[in-house]
Parts: sequence; C-alpha cells; structure tokens
Amino acid sequence: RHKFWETQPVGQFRDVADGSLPDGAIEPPTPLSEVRADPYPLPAAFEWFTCDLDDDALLADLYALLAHNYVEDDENMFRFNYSPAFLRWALRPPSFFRAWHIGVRAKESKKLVAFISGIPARIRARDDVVRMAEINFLCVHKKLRSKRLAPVLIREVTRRVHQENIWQAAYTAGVVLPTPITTCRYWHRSLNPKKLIDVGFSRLGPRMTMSRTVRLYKLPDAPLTPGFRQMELRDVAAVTRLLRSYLARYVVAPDFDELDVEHWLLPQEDVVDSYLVESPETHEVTDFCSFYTLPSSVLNNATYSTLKAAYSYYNVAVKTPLQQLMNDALIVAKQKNYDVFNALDVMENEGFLKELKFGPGDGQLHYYLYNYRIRNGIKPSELGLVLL
Ligand code: MYA
Ligand code: JJ1
Repeated sequence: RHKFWETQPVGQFRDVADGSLPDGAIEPPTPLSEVRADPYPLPAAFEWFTCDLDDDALLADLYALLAHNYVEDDENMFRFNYSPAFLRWALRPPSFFRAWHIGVRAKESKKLVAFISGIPARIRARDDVVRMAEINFLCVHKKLRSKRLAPVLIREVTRRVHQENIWQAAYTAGVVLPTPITTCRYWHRSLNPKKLIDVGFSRLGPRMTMSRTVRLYKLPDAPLTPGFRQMELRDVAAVTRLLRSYLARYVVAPDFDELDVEHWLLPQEDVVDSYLVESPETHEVTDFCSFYTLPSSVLNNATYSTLKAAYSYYNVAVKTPLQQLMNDALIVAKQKNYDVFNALDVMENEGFLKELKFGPGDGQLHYYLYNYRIRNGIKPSELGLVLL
C-alpha cells in the first residue's frame, strides 16, 4: 500500500493495535560515520541545489514554485500563497541549517522544480524534550508528479538531518500517511462574509440573506480588553514565561526559549502578529494571543485573486477569558483587513470556536512524528504544537 512509508521508522498501521511497543524512539541513532555521505541520486535531468534564502532572486524562485504548485483544497479552488517574507521567517529560525533548504533544479534550464525544508526545533513529548527537525514545504512541480520524486526528497532531507545528529522529526500533512499522532479539523471565522461567499469559500446559510449574514459576523471597531496591545521586544521575557508554563500542560509541544519567542512571536507585518494584555494597574503581562498571515490564491475567479487569511498561532489566557482574548484577536484581524480567521481544534481552541462563530471547514490536518512512537496517539486538545 505504501511502498515508501513501509520502509521508514514511523508507526505502521499494522502496529496500531500492539499496545506493548514503548513510547519513544522507534530505532536508535546510528554512528555519524555510518550516515550516508553523498546525496541520493536524482533522475539524470535534475540536480540538488541548496537554497540560500538571503538571495532575493532565489527566494523569488521558491515563492513562485510554491505559489503555483503547493497545497490546494480538495476542490482546487484555493492554493496557499506564502509570501517571500513569510518563507524567510519560517525557514530561518535560531540556529537554522542552510543545508536543510533543499531544492531540485533542472540541470539545463536551472529552473527550480521541487523543494523540501527542515528547521531545527526542541519538541517535548510527555516528559522527553527531543531535538527534532520540523519538515515543511515539500513540493514537486505539477508536471513532475507521481514519478516518486517525493520519497527521494524525503530521504535526502533525512540524511542531512542525520548529519546534524538529529534522529526525529515532526510534520503535518493534509493526506493520511502511516501514522498520525492526531488529526485536527480546520475551523473558519468569516470576517468579510460577502467576499468569502463571492469566491466560493463559504455559502449563504439556509434562510439567510446577504445583509443578515453581514450583520451576523459584525465585530466592534477596536479591541475591548483594557491593556490589549501589540507585543514588543521588551515583552520577550514575560511572553516566554507565560508560554512555557502554558505549553507545559500539553502532551506534545515545542520547548521555546527567549530566542525562539523573539523569532516566532515578535510581530512582523503581514507575517506574524502578537498581542498581549498588560494589566493597567500592575503592568504585568497576563495574557497573550497571536496569528500568522497566510493568504490563498483564488483560482478561477474574475473579481478576486487572493484571500487574506489569519491563522491562530499560540494563545495563552491566564487572567482574561480565552473567548474574550480571541474575540479581540478577531477584531484586530478585521481592522487589518483579513477576510477570514482560521484555527485548528488544538489546545483549548474548542472552548471558543462555536461561541465566536467559527464553522468547521472541509479540511483536516494530520500531525506526524518520524522515528518517535506515541502509543495510541493523542487528542487534538492534548497537542500544543502549531506548524506553519
Ligand atoms: S505537507 C505538504 C505537501 N505538499 C503538497 O501537498 C503540495 C502539493 N503536492 C505536491 O507537491 C506533491 O503531490 C507531493 C508528493 C510533493 C506532496 N508527505 O513523488 P510521488 C508520499 C509525505 O510519486 P507526488 C509537508 O510539506 C506518498 O504517500 N509523503 O508523489 C510535510 C507516496 O509514498 P507511499 C507524501 O504526488 C512533508 C509517495 O510520497 C506526501 O509527485 C513531510 C509518492 O511520491 C506528503 N505530503 O509528490 C514529509 N504526499 O508510496 C515527510 C505524498 O509510501 C517528512 N507522499 O505511499 C518525514 C521526516 C523526514 C526527516 C527525518 C529526520 C530524522
Ligand atoms: O480552507 C479550507 N476549506 C474552506 C474552503 C472550501 C472550498 C471548497 N473545498 C472551507 N470553507 C467553509 C468555511 C465556512 C465559513 C462559515 C462557517 C462555516 C464554514 O471549508 C480547508 C480547511 O478547512 N483548507 C484546505 O483544504 C487546504 C489544505 C489543508 C491541508 C493542509 C496541509 C498543509 C501542509 C502542511 O505542511
């Protein structure tokens, strides 16, 4: 069934019932001297190409590959359109490895035709903090599909991760592979319902008119919580403390330090937005919320070419009720002209989705670990990890 995945150290569907297998690494590390030294062979017309994302021209090539060939919804109406600035942010966190930004080019034209990336992360599974790679942006040009290039890309990134003495990875996909640790649902909160209906992202509900729908999703003009403001550099230590103590309650979550928080959560226009509540009395930072910006191209629409979407990222509500905090996040996203606010049913999100008028989407996101077993998997609400 899975000619490639059956050969890999991942939970196999046939083992799911076997409760005797322990949590943790599926296979032990091999000595670094035994890690294959040279790249896996590619079909003769292609060559490996390590991408230097400092180079604006290269970044533009990667942007274009993904804008035309990356993930679409099940009816091919929308395609993720990660911006160049977003890709730079996503691929260059603290201590990133340039060798993990792996392109494949046509030898003759030098055109970029495929890509896969890894970034280093510390991820905790129960009480075990593990150095992992987060694998993302696997993409093969539409004209080169179904030629078994993806397994070559995956083996090559695995080899380069092993060369750094890292033996585990985390990744997400919209497709089912052996074997998800959990399966999440996307939820969507309309901010600009008329446009969403016009492009076919959502539909007019039964017995609803356009004007009733617009009224249903109306939001206040400005956030309601006193002390709600944008996060700044001076907040990094306070936000790190909040986030670390919050993520400690999840079964699988990143182990963020201050450098990670500065990179992943300090606001960058049209890439990542973070807000916090600073108590007007004590000036203590009590709550925090964030979202990242990932537009989608609208395929085949005469009026609109993109949807501006915000994706819920990490949120920590200590003093302010989570629902109120997220309502303020919706308000600032609306102010900033986003069309839709998306969220997964991870962490405590179930607690605000319905109340804040999110509706379930038709997409699922499966989470995976490579060479790490978690017996019986976990529930979305036990997951404290959001990948981009
Ligand atoms: S998920 C986003 C993936 N990208 C897209 O969906 C963009 C649009 N699609 C494409 O570009 C292509 O369809 C892709 C497949 C490239 C996805 N993850 O070459 P093929 C298996 C893993 O003939 P193509 C993301 O970026 C498939 O089951 N495997 O197929 C995270 C089959 O294997 P098997 C996948 O359609 C990526 C084989 O590939 C995926 O031309 C995490 C067929 O290959 C998928 N999304 O190309 C990667 N889709 O026969 C794993 C298909 O066994 C990382 N396949 O069923 C693992 C950890 C590595 C590091 C480890 C370090 C220690
Ligand atoms: O965006 C998604 N679905 C939308 C559009 C559906 C268009 C037809 N297929 C959706 N809209 C309904 C919204 C509605 C708003 C009012 C309230 C009720 C709901 O459902 C879906 C997610 O739901 N997105 C995708 O399918 C994109 C791919 C998702 C898999 C991602 C894999 C990522 C790889 C990671 O590395």
